[in-house]
Amino acid sequence: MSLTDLSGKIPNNVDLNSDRRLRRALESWQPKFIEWWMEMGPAGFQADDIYLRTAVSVDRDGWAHFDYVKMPDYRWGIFMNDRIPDRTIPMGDALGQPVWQSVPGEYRNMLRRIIVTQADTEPASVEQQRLLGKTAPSLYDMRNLFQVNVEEGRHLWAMVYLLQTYFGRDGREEAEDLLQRRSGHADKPRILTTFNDPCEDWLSFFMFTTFTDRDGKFQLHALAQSGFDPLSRTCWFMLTEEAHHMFVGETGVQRVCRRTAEIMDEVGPDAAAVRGAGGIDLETVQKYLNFWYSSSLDLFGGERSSNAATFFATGLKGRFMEASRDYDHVALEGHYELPVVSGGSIGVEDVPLRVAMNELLRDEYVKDCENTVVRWNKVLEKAGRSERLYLPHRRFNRRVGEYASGEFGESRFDTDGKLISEHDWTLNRDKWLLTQADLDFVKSMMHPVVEPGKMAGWIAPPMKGINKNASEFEYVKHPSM
Ligand code: BYC
Ligand code: FE
Ligand code: FE
Repeated sequence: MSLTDLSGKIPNNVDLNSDRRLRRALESWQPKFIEWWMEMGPAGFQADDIYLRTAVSVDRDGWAHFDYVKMPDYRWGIFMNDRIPDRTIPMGDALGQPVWQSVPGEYRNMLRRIIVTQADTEPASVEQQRLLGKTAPSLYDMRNLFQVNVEEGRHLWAMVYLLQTYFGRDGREEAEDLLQRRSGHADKPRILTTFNDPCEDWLSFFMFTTFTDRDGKFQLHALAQSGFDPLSRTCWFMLTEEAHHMFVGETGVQRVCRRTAEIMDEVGPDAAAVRGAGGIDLETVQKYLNFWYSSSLDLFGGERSSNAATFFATGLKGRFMEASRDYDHVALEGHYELPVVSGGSIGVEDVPLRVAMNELLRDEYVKDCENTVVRWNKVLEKAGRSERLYLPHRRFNRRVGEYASGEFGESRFDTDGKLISEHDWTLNRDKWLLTQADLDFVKSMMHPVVEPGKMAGWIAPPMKGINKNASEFEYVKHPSM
């Protein structure tokens, strides 16, 4: 492939043309990415025309270019938000000093690890979602799935660009490894917990994009505060795409609630009756919520983290809205009152603020999730129903940190966050979390609907189409459909 060709294939605003070494590195990585995409990306539909949005520049008009594209021809671009002149490090020991345009030697390993961990989630999510196209409840939903998938692919490109540009040979090796690990694989799993959890039906997909992509929002916000300016600018741009992923999830669950409310009006609230009438009962929706929310909470890491303290102190990772909020940006004084288990009950421990950075970010995340559930409940309320969904307590069903339970820790908590015995957990587990029978039931509902404008019976149609198109628009053109 010629050099010009590559720069044509990779839309970018990072002046790829001027750096021969970098262009070569990306040139040799690109075919491996495509190979991974064909093997681990969406199964089927790769030869179809999908109505997709492609980012072709970072300004307001350029990042929302809609057209039919075959997924392997998607133009995975490399974009950063524009440089903010005279930007300074917004937190930590180097507060107020000029941001770095290259990697400070003493932070090289930490920074590489942060970028690799973030990068790893992007292809992982594509792998988790790879079979969902085959059971899409409508062409509209199928198109949204593929939009999310190609953008997660672009996020991988964004991180690989940073690795290859700033981390030399190590960066190139990490870029290769990102295509070798596999979600859920016994020997070479993805790095973080949630990204190895199976996501095999559409309710899981909607919960994943609501709760797990929302972790992305907060992690990317924290990294957008980084003193390493290229990382900051990259994350700001990724956030523009993240909003759509959360939209897909939130409106997906909303539409399930709307449809289930209609069915309950006809047959009553009994779960078996709702299922019998072709809907997904709210108890099951709640269990999906419980699982994906608690899993996503783990992505913020331990409540007490010396790593997080170091990231903050060195100016590599900040709090949510660090630079624009009226925080004490040094955070050497003050404590976080952390509920901890001691001697069979929950007490409070004062944790130095810097050590509690993961928990502070998780606090912001929890608030955002609460708002989402409020919006879901508005749908039920407007439909005249009295049933409500709720967010389980953050201590419920955790695998990481202070409240890790079962095989991962010491204690068990109920959905209100109360400490409970193993016995009580066992008694209630199937009330709170999915059973194999629940999963089998939902799986049995997942029949593809491929006629334009038509919708599976368990979900209501969307309020509006994509890019002002009608809902009957042919979002995916599949010759045999
Ligand atoms: N899974 O001191 P701690 C997205 C490890 S979503 C596995 O608390 P620290 C997206 C930890 O690595 C955004 N391991 O950790 C969404 C450490 O290991 P070592 C994804 C975990 O350093 C949808 C040890 O436990 N990005 O973009 O504070 C679709 C001690 O823990 C986990 C991020 O989440 C876990 N959940 O780091 C597509 C950003 N939690 O050092 C994309 C990356 C902890 O003892 N996040 N460990 O070997 C981080 O790097 C966070 O800081 C950590 C916590 C979650 C890793
Ligand atoms: Fe992403
Ligand atoms: Fe995302």
